[in-house]
Amino acid sequence: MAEEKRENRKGPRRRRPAFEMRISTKYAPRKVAEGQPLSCISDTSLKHDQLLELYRYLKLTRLVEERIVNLYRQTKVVGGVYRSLGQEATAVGSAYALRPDDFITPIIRDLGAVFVKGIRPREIFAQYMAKAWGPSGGKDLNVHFGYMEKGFLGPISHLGDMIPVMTGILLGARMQKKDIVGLAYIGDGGASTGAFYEGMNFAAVQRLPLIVIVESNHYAYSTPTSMQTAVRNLAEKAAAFGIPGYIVDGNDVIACYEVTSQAIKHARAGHGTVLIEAKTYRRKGHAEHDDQRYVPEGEIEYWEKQNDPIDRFERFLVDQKVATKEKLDAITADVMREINEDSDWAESSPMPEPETAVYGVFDNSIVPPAFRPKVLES
Ligand SMILES: Cc1ncc(C[n+]2csc(CCOP(=O)(O)OP(=O)(O)O)c2C)c(N)n1
Ligand SMILES: [Mg+2]
Repeated sequence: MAEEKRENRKGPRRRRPAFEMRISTKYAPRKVAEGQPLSCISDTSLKHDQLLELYRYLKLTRLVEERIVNLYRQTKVVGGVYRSLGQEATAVGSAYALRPDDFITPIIRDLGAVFVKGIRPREIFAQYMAKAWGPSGGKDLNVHFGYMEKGFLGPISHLGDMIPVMTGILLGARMQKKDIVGLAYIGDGGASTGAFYEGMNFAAVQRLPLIVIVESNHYAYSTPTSMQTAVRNLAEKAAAFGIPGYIVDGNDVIACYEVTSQAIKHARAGHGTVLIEAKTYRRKGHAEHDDQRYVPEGEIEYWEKQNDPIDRFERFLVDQKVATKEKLDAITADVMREINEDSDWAESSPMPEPETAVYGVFDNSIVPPAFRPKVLES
């Protein structure tokens, strides 16, 4: 009897493994010899055409953002402009490892992941200009839109909240017997919120196929990372949830692809949640209005000259004979053609009719809009 009781107390469920800090540094940033420029890791399963597709996404992200800044200076953009300058490889490389039916929750520096998910530049331009043909029809701005059918959820502004939201999506998917994984992006600042901890904990306990990429880019607004967390590497937070943590060089697009592929394999096989810290650097301010006066002198220039993700990847592609410089220039020219066409399209598209603002807010079949075009006409 006493024996039986002890058995019960032990519980019938699986045993938890003894605690061990599981942080993989296989894809972490590497030091190179003095004076030697950085490139990318060469141990990859990616084929040449896939590498060139990655290159196209990187250039598309950077050049679309540059065009948005031009439009902003011409006062054609409504609201804030957020750049991912210097961080493009993190979003592009990680999203590229997903299947089309997997889900992402991007935040303000993940335009590259949005493109990988199949969104076109014209939709981004129209959205930033609050045009009727933009994905939110002018109801919302910049990154605030989503496409459920493309597996892409628009962000809630409150930092951290997308972690429990994605956790819920994955729990729902499990109940529907779907084997999708979810990739949620969060900043170093966002990883200090309560929502982050609650969402991560629940996902870890439930062994949900959630992959969280913490974009460790040195700043949250003007606050350096060292002033809002006591951990040295954000991947160490994985220990709090009993899940594996990875550190990846966020400016190496191939490393970002490979580390995410590994995490996806782990998650899709039913082994649960993974935390990846991508070490990168935010070369622009929080948004276009931010003059970065709090950044120490020379820091931005250092990252621009020594550790630009696109320069590094170009070096890799040419050195490894994946493409010539001319081939890369031709890809860039094609990206520019698409950007010109799409920004013209978005600029010439109409602003929304005022009354559309009241549609799609509530379920119109239950709550009639406060006014209808009919009323305006009469
Ligand atoms: C809960 C919450 N607190 C504050 C804000 C205001 N806010 C928006 S973005 C941001 C900084 C985010 O920094 P980080 O998470 O490091 O992401 P990064 O901008 O560096 O990509 C802050 C404080 C918010 N949106 N939500
Ligand atoms: Mg940050």
